[in-house]
Amino acid sequence: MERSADRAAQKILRLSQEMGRETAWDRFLAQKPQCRFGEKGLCCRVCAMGPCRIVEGKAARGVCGATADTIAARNLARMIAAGAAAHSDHGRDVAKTLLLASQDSDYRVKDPVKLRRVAYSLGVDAAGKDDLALAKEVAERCLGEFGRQEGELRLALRAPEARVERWRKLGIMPRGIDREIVEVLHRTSIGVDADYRNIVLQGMRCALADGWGGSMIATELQDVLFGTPSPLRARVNLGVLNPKAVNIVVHGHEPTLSEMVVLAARDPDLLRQARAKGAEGINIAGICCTANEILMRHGIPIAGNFLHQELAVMTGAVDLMVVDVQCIMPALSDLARHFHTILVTTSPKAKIPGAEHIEFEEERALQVAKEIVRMGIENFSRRNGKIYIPNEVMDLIAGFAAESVFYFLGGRYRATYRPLNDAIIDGRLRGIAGIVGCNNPKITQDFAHVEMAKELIKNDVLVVTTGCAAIADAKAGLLRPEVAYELAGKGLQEICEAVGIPPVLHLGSCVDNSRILIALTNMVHEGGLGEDISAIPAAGAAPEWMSEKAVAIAFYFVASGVFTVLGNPFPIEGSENLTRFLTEEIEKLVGGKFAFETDPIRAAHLMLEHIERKRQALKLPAPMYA
Ligand code: SF4
Ligand code: MSK
Repeated sequence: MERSADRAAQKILRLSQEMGRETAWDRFLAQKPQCRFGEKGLCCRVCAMGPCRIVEGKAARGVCGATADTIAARNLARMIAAGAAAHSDHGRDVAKTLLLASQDSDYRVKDPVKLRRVAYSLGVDAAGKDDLALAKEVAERCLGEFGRQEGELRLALRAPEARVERWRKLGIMPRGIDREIVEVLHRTSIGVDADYRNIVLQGMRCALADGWGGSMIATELQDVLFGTPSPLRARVNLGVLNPKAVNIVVHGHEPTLSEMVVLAARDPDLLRQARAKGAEGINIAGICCTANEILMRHGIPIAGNFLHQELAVMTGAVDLMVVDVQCIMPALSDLARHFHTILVTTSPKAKIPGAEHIEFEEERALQVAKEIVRMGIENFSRRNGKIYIPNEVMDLIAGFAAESVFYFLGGRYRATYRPLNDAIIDGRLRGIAGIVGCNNPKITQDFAHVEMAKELIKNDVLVVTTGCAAIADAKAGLLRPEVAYELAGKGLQEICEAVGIPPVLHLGSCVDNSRILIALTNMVHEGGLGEDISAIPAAGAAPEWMSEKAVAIAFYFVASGVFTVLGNPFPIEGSENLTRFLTEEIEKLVGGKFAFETDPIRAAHLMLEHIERKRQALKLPAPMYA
């Protein structure tokens, strides 16, 4: 119970101990005590005069003279750059896939309306162009945004005018996506930028290039290619694995692969082959964000979030796990060897020793996906050990997007954010909160996500969620409309009842945090809540974050004006100046700031206090049901 709040995880963890199989939790214990220099951000190894450590009373500077402030800021900025690179490289691949879709390939433009909307934002003239011609131009324009050398990132101009002006004044309006990442790496190499504030500003510029660039391109073009999500029902947790079917688990991030696996699993020939092997059918289930992608668009069940990846294999029921990029534990290949599970890597960017590698080439996407599914079918008959699937499974509603989610609040025939803004203005809702991010064995799995969400909805705050946080809330049943009657405050309850939505709304994968940026911008444009994102009674949190991508996300939210609470602190504790800058001073510059709080209830109250301050600044009445 200390390791996970999820009963399915608790059961498999008990089993893992009986079997003598280790998990991330065991490896975390083996790592303890973790390096204090690393934790505090006081270790530098950017040049060969080092590695250097700042030791109080002994060494206040590295060999080159870099201080604790410089070293901690450089390390942090590099985390932002790596996170932004991961999201943005994903975005680049989606843009290349859209280019492919404009030619003859297995991909199609599924949402031509969205294609036209994105074209407009990019300044592409859509008049008189058919979908394929326009898709080509949009894809090329997006690819151009990665290598843009001068000027401003087109999609960042979607932000409210006041926000863009602020970025311009601060000199952090993002230029090309790749350029900002490269500049962080340049500035943080030996003997370049030594001013922690200046380093953080470039870090924010790079993060903005992710949120309003790479990630936004990924989300928008995925919607164009695979369809903009709309609400649907689905199921979640390890209980979605089917002992009688071929179980194929997709894990990673890019729907270019998982969409094709879903398609392949519906192929009549392959279904026949599966039945010939004695299976009931082919069951696709997801882990991490690629799971969120196919959940949002097809209602494909989710087996679990980040810390569930090893647990899924340990059920003995996974015939094949296919992975692409990001958040895939290298430990999986060794673990899979002890079961009958085949682990298949597919990206040239992410190979794992011991795994089968089948390169996923977008040019023959469906063919490769079929090959992988066929491998899973073959492996079904090689099941040799005991199967134990915990019976935990939960219903949920997912599939909300910036276009659809708040429009529901306007009723079926009023496509507007007005009712959402009005609900906040009249105090029925206090505000909105985003809960995003990962699992981390340092924190009881899902506990912080779920408790924070419960505390916020109890206080009439509408919660939007993405990534592994969304899966955590789903497993706990918070993504069901009926939960509003049990757990939400009266104001939020009234809204959920009127519209039929859950009090916690699933907005998608990690790159889909860009949907939250768009939703906040739409709220500003709707009027009545100030001229900038920073004026809105809203807050964000990543209570169980672990990935560098979460650092980039947190920074683009703060740089966009959102107060953001993190469960684990950034590794910067060794620099008082940097900590003060990020948790206090930065607010004057960008309107957002950070707080670090491990206790999810206390963290939720920090968010509530912030929301209240924003309500007062807007001179809104006291909450209706205080
Ligand atoms: Fe040490 Fe400076 Fe080199 Fe870092 S850059 S390893 S502090 S000498
Ligand atoms: S998968 S980045 S563990 S949210 Fe996007 Fe989950 Fe975090 Fe990976």
